[in-house]
Amino acid sequence: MPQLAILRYPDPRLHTVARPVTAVDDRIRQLVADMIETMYAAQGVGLAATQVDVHERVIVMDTSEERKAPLVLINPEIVERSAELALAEEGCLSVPQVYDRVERHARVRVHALDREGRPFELDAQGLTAVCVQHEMDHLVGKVFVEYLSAFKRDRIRTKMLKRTRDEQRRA
Ligand code: GNR
Ligand code: NI
Repeated sequence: MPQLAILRYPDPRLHTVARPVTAVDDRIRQLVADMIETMYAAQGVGLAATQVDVHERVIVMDTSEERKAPLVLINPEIVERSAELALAEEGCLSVPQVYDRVERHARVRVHALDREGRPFELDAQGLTAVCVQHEMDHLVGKVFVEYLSAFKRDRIRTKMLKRTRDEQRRA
């Protein structure tokens, strides 16, 4: 199973809006398997298809300690959100080494399909709630740095462009 390349901010493809999956078939199951492998290899707690340049509504996550309980969410929709908000530090595999605090709903209930195409609901709180909201943002083309001030975002953009340029020079 191949690992997939992760797009890096400010790649404009990260702002693509994903379309719903119309059939959970072997092609989608292969994508899910490759995304899980890529997420574990990158030591992430989640990965959205958008980040691997596939613009369909597919998310994989694993917020467990042991990291062998992958969660697959296809066509996820938030069906309930808490009025209570929570501020938590976030990072993103598409914005490596950048961490900052983002306010999100403390709890969400998400309806989705699993990799067999069966519907289920996820009641998320804590890191799982943060992660599923972060991943669902990716599916509508939103990266967490867009919640930060324009000043911080510009600084991050410049830093990321410089780092990519330095890496290319070294390669
Ligand atoms: O690995 C990740 N860690 C993380 C930490 C706090 C809040 C959100 C995340 S998601 C991130 C992986 C990623 O970029 N998913 O899109
Ligand atoms: Ni991310």
